[in-house]
Amino acid sequence: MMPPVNNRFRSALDLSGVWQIAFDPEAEGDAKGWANGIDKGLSFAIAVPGSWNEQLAEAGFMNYVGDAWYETRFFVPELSAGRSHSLYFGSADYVADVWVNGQHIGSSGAAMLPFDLSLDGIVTPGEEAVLVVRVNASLDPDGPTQGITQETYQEQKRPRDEYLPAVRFDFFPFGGLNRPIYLTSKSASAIRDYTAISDMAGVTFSVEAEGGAAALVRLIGGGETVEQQQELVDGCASFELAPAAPKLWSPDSPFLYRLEIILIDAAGAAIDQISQKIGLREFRVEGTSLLLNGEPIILKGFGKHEESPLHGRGLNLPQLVKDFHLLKWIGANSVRTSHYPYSEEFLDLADEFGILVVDEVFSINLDFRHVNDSTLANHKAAISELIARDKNRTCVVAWSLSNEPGYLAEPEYREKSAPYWKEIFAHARALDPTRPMTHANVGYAGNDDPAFAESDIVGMNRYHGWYSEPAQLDRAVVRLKADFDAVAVHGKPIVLFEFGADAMAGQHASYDQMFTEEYQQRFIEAYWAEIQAHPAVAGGHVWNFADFRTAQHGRRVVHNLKGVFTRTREPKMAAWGLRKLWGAE
Ligand code: GCB
Repeated sequence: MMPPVNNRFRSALDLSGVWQIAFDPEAEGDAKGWANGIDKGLSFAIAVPGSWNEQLAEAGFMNYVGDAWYETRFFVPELSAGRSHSLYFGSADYVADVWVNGQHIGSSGAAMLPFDLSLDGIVTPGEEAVLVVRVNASLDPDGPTQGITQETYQEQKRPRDEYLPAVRFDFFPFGGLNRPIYLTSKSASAIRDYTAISDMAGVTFSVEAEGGAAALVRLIGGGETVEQQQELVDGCASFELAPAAPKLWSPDSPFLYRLEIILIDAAGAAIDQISQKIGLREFRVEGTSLLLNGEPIILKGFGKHEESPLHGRGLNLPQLVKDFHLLKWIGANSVRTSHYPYSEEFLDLADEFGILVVDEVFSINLDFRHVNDSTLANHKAAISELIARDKNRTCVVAWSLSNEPGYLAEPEYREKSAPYWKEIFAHARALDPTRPMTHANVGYAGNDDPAFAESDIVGMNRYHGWYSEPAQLDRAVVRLKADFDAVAVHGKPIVLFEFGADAMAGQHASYDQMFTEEYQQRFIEAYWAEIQAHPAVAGGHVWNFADFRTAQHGRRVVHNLKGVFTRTREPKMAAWGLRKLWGAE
């Protein structure tokens, strides 16, 4: 799916602003006719994008995950008469239904990904339209991240596992319209999709269009313009664009070309255009190494989250920009989008700043006691939608297809997961044969996790010295090295996608004590020494870049404090330590 574009041929009107929201805990909104307009007697003002939780905490909705109905009005410009209109949602957390002028125009697809709904025949240029969106923040129990309810904990006799809100993961389930929404317009004859695969020599490019006779493609940059025009055959054409003196993209020099795709009609006139920035780079696995542009690279970076005070998971552009400066300041070269696809704005900045992205599908802690055919189908659909959105991104160098499946050490994981992973990885590879695939293994799933056989990169998360061997780094590193040795048998590069310790900013001790800034720093340094020493380990991502909010339960102080920056981005001691370790000082 292509992001919204503003140019000569297309317009994208940002509908961000203050909308109205009404909560519907009994799911009666449908029967009450809220699709035509919500009950203003019950509604609150709400900023979009932005999660409802912290905005409306005082009104009682901090932990709300049920139906919530949003309403706004938008104007369809008269100028756009005769054009094709749609509403583009960056995402809706986690499921949504959309009505315009009382008519149901469609639903969201995979959670945390965009969806685009046609308005043709629904809106009239020159007139205002009423937009109503019903969002629900609970997850499908058969999704790639399985939902859970408050009742399930009791039924399964796991009261100690009870979280508020009910989730099966370690971050807060912020609900709402968390990314921008656009009213888009384009001509009926338009570019439908394109695939741009870059390497060190240039770009291999293919385009699909609705209407038009030919496509003109230009790669502009480094003092050169490479241009090709071709007739469309069945709406498609393919190109090879190779500059004479290619300038490469890398973390040290994130040079971006401009790629222009112009659709041309039979009379030779331009009728549509899309442009994107693209870098020339090659990322691949060779033996136990990762190579960027032919040179071995060690991944240094973080698992992150998209979240901030007040905004919740709502897009917070100043913080996002700051985060990229902090990534550079600390000497990081990569990020995993733990544990869901991040916004397109995040990817724009990663391209720009030269940050390599391991792009993760929203699949967390899959419990194989409850995995069924629908889980597999939904997991595949989420991968398809993720790759469709991000396939043209220079920064995306690998796909992560799941985080910590088999997390409960359930015996079913060993019995059922091998064929499951075979299908999942084959599905992803068929959609993108160019990027390596990985997942993030949890210790409980074992060092012989069936997913390793399918992966190109052996990804793992380890917390020796935290959840086990508390405050005993000497024992922790022995176990870590044993894990590395055990998974090295695959002969593939190993990346430690998570390791870290909680530190309460301002807590100190002169000996190893959990939750202090000193222990967090010493923990990270001890792990980094093992990462550097092991010949098969090709990188490490500290968990986490910054502190983040979790659901409420007795093992968290409402925040996970494993950030090397606080939630408001002040560095802890470990951040200064990493800056030295990673050579940025
Ligand atoms: C993990 C999870 C991550 C948690 C982290 C922790 O293994 O992947 O979501 O937040 O551990 O801090 O426990």
